[in-house]
Amino acid sequence: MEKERKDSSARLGKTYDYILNQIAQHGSLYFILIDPDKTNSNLKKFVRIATECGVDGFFIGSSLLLSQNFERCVKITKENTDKPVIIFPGSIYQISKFADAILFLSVLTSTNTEFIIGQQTIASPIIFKYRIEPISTAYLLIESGKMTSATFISQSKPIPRDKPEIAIAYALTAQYLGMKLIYLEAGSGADNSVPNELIKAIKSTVETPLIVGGGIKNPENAYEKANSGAGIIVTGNILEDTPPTKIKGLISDFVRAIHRK
Ligand code: 1GP
Repeated sequence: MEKERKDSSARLGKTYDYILNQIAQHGSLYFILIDPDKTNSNLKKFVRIATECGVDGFFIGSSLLLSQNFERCVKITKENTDKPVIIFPGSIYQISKFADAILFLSVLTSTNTEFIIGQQTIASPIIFKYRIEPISTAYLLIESGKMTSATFISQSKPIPRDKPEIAIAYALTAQYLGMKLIYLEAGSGADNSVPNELIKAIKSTVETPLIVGGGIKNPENAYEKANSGAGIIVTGNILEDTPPTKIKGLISDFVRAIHRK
């Protein structure tokens, strides 16, 4: 038991180190978000193709989980890639021992303490027991047009798009609290992605690596985010909406656009 605990604690920190090393190597990384509610029997093939095309990792999660597919989805993804499989949890019901790590999110833009510290406190003992690597992450919702599920469910007051000073203040807070990543979220399927100017403004002030996601529709958009200072670019919807015959080409284009070095 003691040995097992030591072995597994040796793994802790591995995924975050991988992220930092890969950012240093490539400039920016490409992660694909897998929504467990939207996967089907093709998941295994999809994960293999994405891995072959050079994706840097997978996030798995959803603001609102409707199916019972979560655990199965994490397991299949893990079994078919050598890239990190990281939970991007919408709630405490999204924790699985098959994952390498979990974004230990605090929704700093939420108006409800439940999403800032409440659910985290309930999740911590489970994460400890499973020995999944928790990666402390500030989750910041950015205003992006119509209200997104992430904003609604997390009861957030999103940061105005044209107020970089507010975004910087939140990002600095995350850094001073010692958080390891900052997720700038426009929301899945957002009309407008996180503005490039806002990413640049935060990047010029804050050292913590930035994840940027929501509403990124093509490799050109992704390139702009990477060039503005995003360490990790995330896409979800666009691949779900792409016909199977075009998936390989699109993922490869995203990887090429995002890997700047
Ligand atoms: C949401 O960043 C993700 O957190 C993905 O958003 O589905 O709009 O690509 P999209």
